[in-house]
This record gives sequence, C-alpha cells and structure tokens, in this order.
Amino acid sequence: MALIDRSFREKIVVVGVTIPPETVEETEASLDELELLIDTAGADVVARVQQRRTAPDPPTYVGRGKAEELREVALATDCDTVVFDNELTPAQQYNLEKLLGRTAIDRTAVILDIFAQNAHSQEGKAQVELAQLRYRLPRLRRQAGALSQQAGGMSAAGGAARIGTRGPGETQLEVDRRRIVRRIHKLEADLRDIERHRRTQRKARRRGQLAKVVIVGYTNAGKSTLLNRLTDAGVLVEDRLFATLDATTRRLSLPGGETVLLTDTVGFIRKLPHQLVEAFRSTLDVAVDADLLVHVVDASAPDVEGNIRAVRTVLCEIGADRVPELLAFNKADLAPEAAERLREEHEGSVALSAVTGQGVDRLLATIGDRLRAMTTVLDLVIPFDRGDLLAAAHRAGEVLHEEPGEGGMHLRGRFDDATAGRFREYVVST
Ligand SMILES: Nc1nc2c(ncn2[C@@H]2O[C@H](COP(=O)(O)OP(=O)(O)OP(=O)(O)O)[C@@H](O)[C@H]2O)c(=O)[nH]1
Ligand SMILES: [Mg+2]
Repeated sequence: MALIDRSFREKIVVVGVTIPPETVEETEASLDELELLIDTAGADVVARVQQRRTAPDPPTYVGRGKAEELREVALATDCDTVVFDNELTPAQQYNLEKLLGRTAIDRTAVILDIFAQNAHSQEGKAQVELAQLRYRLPRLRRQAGALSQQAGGMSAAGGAARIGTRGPGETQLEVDRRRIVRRIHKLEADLRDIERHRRTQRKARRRGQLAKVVIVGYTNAGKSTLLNRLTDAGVLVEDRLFATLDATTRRLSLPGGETVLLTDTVGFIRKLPHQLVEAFRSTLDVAVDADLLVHVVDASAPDVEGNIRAVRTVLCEIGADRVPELLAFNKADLAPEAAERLREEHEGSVALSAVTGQGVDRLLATIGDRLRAMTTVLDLVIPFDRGDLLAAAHRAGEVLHEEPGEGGMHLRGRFDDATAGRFREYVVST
C-alpha cells in the first residue's frame, strides 16, 4: 500500500501553509523536516510552495490563486506527487488531485508510508496497517468516484453526478468499506492479544522490581545508538527517520550497583499523525509506565528547542508528561559547543556522545542519582513472625543492610513512595 512509488525516485513538490499562530519560521522548519521525511521515503523534492492564510480554504486548502500557481509549478517541474505539510481533508485531497492532475497527499501519508516500510515485527506491522486503514477509510470515496466514472462513461463524468447516484462504483465502495472495517476489527483484536501477552510478561518482570528507565526522543537523535552503547542490545542504528518502531528492553547496571531496565522506543516528530499515536499506544505505554525518561536530544540539529517541544507534545498526548525527565544532549562529538551550551541552559541535563562514549559515565551517574532521589531510605524493624513482610521488603525494595536484633529483623532499605507506605508502622527512623 505504498503511496510513494519506490521503483524510481519520484519528483515531489512540497506545500506549506502558515496559519497563525504558527509563524513562517515554524512552517519552514516543518517543511525542512518534511523534506527529510520525503528523502527517507525515497523521493526527491524539486520545489517548495508556501502561503500565508488566516484559515484553510475549504475546497483546496490553499487559495484559488495559489492552487493555480501550484498547478503551474507541478507542470514546470514535471513532478509526480504534491505533498502538503498540512493535513488535508479527503475532499480537499480529491479536489487537488483533479485540479493538479497528479497525486496529492499530506504529511501524515508520508509518515505512514515510512512506518510501513520500517515495520518488521508482527506487532509493528499490525499497528502500522491499522493506522493506514484508519487514514484510508474516510478517503475511500475518492477512489470509488474514479471507479463509478469509469463504469458510468460519459454521463457520469461530471464530479457532482456521483453524489446521490447508486452506480456500480458505490456498491463497490460499500464492499471496500466493509472489508476495511472488518480488517480494522481483526487488527484491533490481534493487537489486544499481543498487549495481553506483554502485560503478563511485564508483570513477571515487575516482580524483580527493577526501576524502569525509558529512552525517548526525536527521531534520529541517537536513542538506539545509546541503548547499544550501554548494553549489548544490538538494535538497528541508521541515519534515517523512524529506524526503530519496536521497543527493546535490556538490563543495565549503574555505577552505584543498582540494576535497571533500559528501553529504547520509537522516535517522535512534529505533527506525529494521531492515527499512529493511537495505533502505537501500547508500544508508547512503556513511557507512561517509566520511573525515569531519558530524553535524548540531537545537539547538532538546527532547531533543538523545537525538537524538544515536539517530543514533549507527544509525551503529553500519551499521558507520560508526569514522568520525570532527564535531558541528554547527544552528538556532542559533532557539535561540542552547542551541546555544552544546551547543558548549561537546561538544569540537571547532561551532554554526551553515544558514538565516542564521552559523557556516558556522567549520564549513568545522573540516572542513578535521579532514581535514588525518587526513592526513600527507611530503617525498619520487622517482627520475626512476619516472614511475609520480610519477603515483601526484599521483593519490593532494595535491601541495603539487614541483621537480626531486638524486636525482629533490623533492616535498612530503599523503597519507592507507594511501597514505603506499606511499611509505615515498622519504621524506626528515616
Ligand atoms: N556523530 C554522532 N552520531 C551519532 C551519535 N549518536 C547517534 N548518531 C548517529 O545518528 C544516526 C541515528 O542514530 P539512531 O541511534 O538510529 O537514532 P534513533 O534516535 O534511534 O533514531 P530512530 O529510531 O530512527 O528514531 C545514526 O547515523 C547514528 O550513527 C553521536 O553521539 N554522534
Ligand atoms: Mg532507533
């Protein structure tokens, strides 16, 4: 179901419309990113068209005059596809294709296309297909319209004639729609099964009560490189967007002796399609469940603060904005000055290079410090006949010291806030 043909390098014209409060600079940054996405998808951008408007023009998003100009640019550059940075409604997409005489798609379609190309696991494939079908379902009319025009010959050629007719195309449309809805339900059920299975696994792991550290960040920031540097994960690293779609978890020993679980996740981007956020919800849940997010930032990127904001927007959308965050400015080998400046500007952050390893020790020490700051050290006396509690303390916390003494087992341990409450009546001092 690729939207961009990969049998050759398609020529593409990109279109960006600035609608306040968005600024022209933000539109340009977003278009730069769209060009990277298109390059990742395997096509070439040959021209860029921009416009400022107070609101989208309902029929074609850009105004009538701009649409004409766009048609001329498309002809002059002999492009194959026009890609809008803004999300098009199905009707706008249809009208634009008719006017331009070539495929018109939006940023969402490009991102879905790249995800489809990069999905390898069963779950990743199901998630991407689900997002694609949800994107396609409301757009079916367009294709069915083309069908009914063919079937109806001359008399049905006028665009308006499709509405209200019950031609063979519409019957086909109903068939297609039902088939897609059925497939969506099947995928949702499959994903629920995978999710249930993973929850069981996660529960088994939780018994170990290891802290969960999750690497998040902009796409291509170096998240997988960092996981590989810190563990022997061997995750695929590539200089392209959305190389990673599946979460990978490894154990990691911190310099203080604690072991944590470190997870690499899918990267974020500006205007991440909501269909994808929805479909990837179960994968993204690892961030919601985390004790600490290591937010990896490419310090050599042109708009670092914009990238940080884009990641935080997605974190907010999935409900992970309340998890503590540690900013890690990566690629310090490429941009040493920028990394250092950013580290100074953001309190508590670190600068590092996942490739050379510089700053990695500092990162590990900081992870340890941050996790320890979130836990409470308690001194407990647990009666000898409460073997259940003693076992629970070992399971739920990190026991630093224990010896039998007056009144029971004297134990010093580190507990998270929730567990600490259970031992309240056995606390002797804190
Ligand atoms: N110079 C330099 N390059 C780095 C560093 N970290 C990562 N890279 C490069 O950046 C590119 C992306 O790295 P990945 O680890 O795949 O990035 P990611 O954040 O996992 O990307 P996605 O999974 O696609 O979102 C690769 O070409 C890496 O070699 C670094 O510290 N310095
Ligand atoms: Mg990755």
